[in-house]
Amino acid sequence: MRRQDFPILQEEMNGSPLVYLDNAATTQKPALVLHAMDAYYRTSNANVHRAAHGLADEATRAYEGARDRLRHFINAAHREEIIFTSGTTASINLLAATLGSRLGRGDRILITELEHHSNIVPWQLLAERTGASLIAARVTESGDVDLDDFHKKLQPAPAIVAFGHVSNALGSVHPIAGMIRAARDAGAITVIDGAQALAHLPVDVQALGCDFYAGSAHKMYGPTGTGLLYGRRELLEALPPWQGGGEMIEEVTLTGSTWNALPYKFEAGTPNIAGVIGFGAAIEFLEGLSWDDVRSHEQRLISRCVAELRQMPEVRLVGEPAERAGVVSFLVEGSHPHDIGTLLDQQGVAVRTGHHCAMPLMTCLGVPGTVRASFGLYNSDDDVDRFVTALRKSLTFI
Ligand code: 7TS
Repeated sequence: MRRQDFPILQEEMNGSPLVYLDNAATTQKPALVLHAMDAYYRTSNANVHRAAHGLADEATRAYEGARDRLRHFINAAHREEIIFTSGTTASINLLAATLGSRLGRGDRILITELEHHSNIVPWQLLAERTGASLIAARVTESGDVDLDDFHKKLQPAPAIVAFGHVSNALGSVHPIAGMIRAARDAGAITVIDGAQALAHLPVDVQALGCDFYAGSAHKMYGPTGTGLLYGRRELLEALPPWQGGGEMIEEVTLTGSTWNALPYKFEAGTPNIAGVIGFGAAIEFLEGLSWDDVRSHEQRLISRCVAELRQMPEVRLVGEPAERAGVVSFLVEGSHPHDIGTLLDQQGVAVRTGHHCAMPLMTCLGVPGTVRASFGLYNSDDDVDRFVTALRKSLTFI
């Protein structure tokens, strides 16, 4: 699907045409995104919001246009609810830094054992700062959230409940609508890490009813260094600012300052203008596709891949979740994931190996790490077949 839109996929790797199966780490970028960023620097480079000249108007229109696209893409109720950040990590750190005023000793923050480090460590830092405690709902053997344990840990009510939409290590799609409802009913603030979901599933933040939702452009066919934090307006308005500087203020005196309106209160300093414009172009690209096509294409690739891996006696799938998006993780008995990754790379197949920034999950599953093949919308049956052939060949070397 649309492989020709991605210039890098015409490249070779170690003498073979590139089979790129590391999309959960970052996706490749379509020409549309590259052109939008190039055009900004070539023809409308100026700082946003500030100056009274034509170029600044153009840059501001393009930057704010991306916010409108993103609002529509995730169906936020208001454009002020879309904060541009440098990515999911920054979005969650923003929340962990600003939600502290609502937390005290004895409060609880609930996450799950399946989280990426960026949805663990900021909460650990917040817990240390406030005297709150961090607890985690257990993972099942299949790699899903243990919903019984999750519900049990909602009593007594945590102040904050934060969990991923899709696991980056196993691809498990969590039943987040019900989890959000239960957490909100318990009185918690809900934070969703959508880094691995936004390029794979339609996301409607109003239908989900979450308070916050975080994502990264570079996992959505957009550039690195930009991302989003969606937040419900009443909550964002009630939070203190995160970083101080230009743009986020209304008035500054030497004795104190007042804050700009949303979303600017949370966008201190010159933002990543080209990145946000590229992010907008990536959304335009995604909106040009049908979610049904994206989903069915990806599910076909994953089923083909899983069926082939099951044929190999040396291979053990890690995680067989009820619903899967984007990712297949596995181990080869008797060999280290890194060695498999290297052998695949030598044959032009790019995968990721290791703990995938989910060390607690690896510990819970009792594995040192995995080999992870992760799919994007330009991958084809042929990519799966070439990956499987390369893996079979690798097995003959070990
Ligand atoms: N949350 C999840 C679920 C992720 O998969 C990642 C990145 C992040 C947060 C952090 O995103 P960032 O854009 O701020 O870095 N995950 C991966 C991965 O699986 N391989 O490399 C990065």
